[in-house]
Parts: sequence; structure tokens; C-alpha cells
Amino acid sequence: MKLNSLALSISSALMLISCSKEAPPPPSVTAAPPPLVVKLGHAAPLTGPQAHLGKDNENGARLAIADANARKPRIGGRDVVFELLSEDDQADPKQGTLVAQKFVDAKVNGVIGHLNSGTTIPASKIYADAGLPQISPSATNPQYTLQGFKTAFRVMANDVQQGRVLGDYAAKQLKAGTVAIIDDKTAYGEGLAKEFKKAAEADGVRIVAEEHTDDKAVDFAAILTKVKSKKPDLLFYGGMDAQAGPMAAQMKKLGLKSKFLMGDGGCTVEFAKLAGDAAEGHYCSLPGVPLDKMPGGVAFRDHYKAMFNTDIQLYAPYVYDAVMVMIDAMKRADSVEPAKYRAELPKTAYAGVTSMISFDEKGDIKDGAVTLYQFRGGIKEPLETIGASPTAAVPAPAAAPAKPAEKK
Ligand code: ABU
Repeated sequence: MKLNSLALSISSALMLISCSKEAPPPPSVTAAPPPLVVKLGHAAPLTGPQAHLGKDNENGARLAIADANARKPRIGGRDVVFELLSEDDQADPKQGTLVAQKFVDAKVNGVIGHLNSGTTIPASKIYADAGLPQISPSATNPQYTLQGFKTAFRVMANDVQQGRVLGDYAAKQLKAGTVAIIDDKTAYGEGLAKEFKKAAEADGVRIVAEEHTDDKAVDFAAILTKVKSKKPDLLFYGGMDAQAGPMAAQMKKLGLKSKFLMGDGGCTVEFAKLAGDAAEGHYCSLPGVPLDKMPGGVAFRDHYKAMFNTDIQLYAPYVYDAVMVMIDAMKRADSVEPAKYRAELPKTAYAGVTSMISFDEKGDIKDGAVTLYQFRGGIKEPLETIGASPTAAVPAPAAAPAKPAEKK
């Protein structure tokens, strides 16, 4: 009896074990894959005399990335989170190439920048060799997109367009018969001065002096004294606000009464701050239309202010658009891989804050406008806009845009 009972217990226990072995496993919980982190490089001078412009560019990129992430993007069937890697290139060409190599080594998915032509151009070779798309929001030297790189794009008018507008304006509107030119020997300053000179001379202007400084200089007494002896109707400066402001102040101190004209690098509130009352009446140009005429300009100004508690310096709306154009190409390619979404960039037709953005066969924005301004009471006031910059009236395309010619 005892043996029977023991056998029964053993058999019951075995049955239980056997049953438990055959029981279906508890439902497994399949964890969702973590979001794919997509790194975007951003480069600008974040220290030195142009740090105010570099921080403004960086803010534009941060704002775009925050907005893009808030939309919970999905690309290639994965949730995606964009992350900004911002580097200080100090507006220095050598440092620009070191930053470019750092981005390539960090396997960023694309680059926004650089701010300066002098850094953008040498860095663009490194990005091109790595097949890494690059969109500059502010480098205006034409050479950047003349190198035949399939990776190089720009979202504002270049200095062939800007120089022509400035040269024509000096001759036809400001009636300058004689002009002195100073540049800062950078790719931007020298390049814009060259384009200005070409256009002004074609309009019959006589160039009476050509002088050079650099992008760290603060004392212009010697070259301004030489310029004064030539009595030019107008002084054109190719360079940035950090030099243009003190230069205008020193012109006034020296009694040099020529009109003063410059391009986008000096077309800032910072120029007026540095020049003080010597800024009054001076002229400058900016690629694009005035902020309050941009399709999303007013909303962007408020959005930027709410996020950073400061005002836009200059290029932030273009940086914002550059980031969004890159992300738009990734979405259309359904891939964040540079080799895949790069092919979508030439087909861009993006309704941005600044304008409707599409690219020509070189990678330059199509139909870029240039606006002239005059400083009055410390504020730059728009005078006129040259060029057909598309506005909010142009709707976002519903269908895929026509494929433009492939870059070389
Ligand atoms: N576009 C003027 C400032 C940046 C640059 O081209 O160097």
C-alpha cells in the first residue's frame, strides 16, 4: 500500500513536471527598438570677433532640430532623433578642415555650415571625399559650388549676385563716380570686392584706391588716410561687421565723408553698435528678402526670441531652413544614409522660412534675391529688393518636383 502510494506520488509529480514543461511560455514582450540617433554637424566661429554670428547660426540649427524632433519623425521604419554636434571653427580655414575631419570621423549624417566662405570652401573637399552632404546657410563666395561637388549646397544668393547688385547700386542709385575698395583678404571679403569692382567698372565707375586689412584688425587709420587722399565718392568694404563698425567710426574721426557700402557680413545691428553714430546713412546688402517679407519670417522671429530670449543676428533663419532642407531630403529618401538622401537634395522644393528653396545644377539656391538697406537711427531699413525670390505665395509642391540636371 505504501509502495503503491509512493508510486502514485512519483507519477503525479512526473505528470506535473511534464505538464509544466508543455505549458505555453508566458507571452513575450518585444521591446521597441530605440530611436535611431542621427547626428548633424554644425560649424561656425563660436569664439573670436564673429562669435555673435556663430552663436546665432548655432541657435538656428538648435531650433530646427528641436522642431524636427517634436514632430516625432520616422525614417526607414524607425523612430529618429536628430542630434546636433556643434563645433567652433574660429572662422579659420585650417581649423575648418580639422572640424570637417572630426565630423567625418564621428560619422555625422550631414553638415550644416560652415558660416564663412574661408572655412566652407576647404572643408567642402573633405565632405565631398567622404560623400557627406553639406548645406551652407551663409558662405557666399561663388567658388564653393563651382567645384563640381555633388555634396555642396547653399540656401542663399552668392556673391556674383550680391556683388552685381552692390556695384549697380553704387553707380546708378548712389551716383558714385569714384570708389575706393578695402577688403579683409578672406575668401568672402576679397571675393565680394572683386565682384563689386567688376560690376561697378562695367557701369563706368572709376576705382581710385584698393587697400587690404584682415579679419582681426581694429585699427584702420593708415589705410583710411590713404583712401582720404583720393577723395572717393564712396568707400566699399568687403568684410565682416567686427571690422566694418570700427572702420566707419574711424572714417568719421578722420573726416572721411565718402558714402560707405558693404555686403552681408557688415549688414548687422552689431555694425551699428560698433560704429555708433558714425553708422548713420551707411548702406549694406543682404541676400534674400527682409525678415518681415519672408514667408515665415515674423513667426520665426517670435519663435527664436521665445526659445533663446535674444534677437536674431543675421543668418539664423537660413540655418533653420538648411537643417529642414536636409531632413526633408532624408524623409523623401526614407533614409538617413548620406549616399541615399544626397540624391534627393537636388530635387528639393521646400517651402522654408526664408523662401521657397530649390537648387540649380551647381547646388546654389534658385532665384536668390538681394536686398539693399540703409542705417537710420541705429537700425537697418530696407530700401529695395533685387531678384525674384519666391515667397509664401508659392505653395509647397503636392507632387514630386521635376528632376533637375545632375551635378557633375
Ligand atoms: N556671406 C558673408 C559672411 C560669410 C562668408 O561668406 O564668409
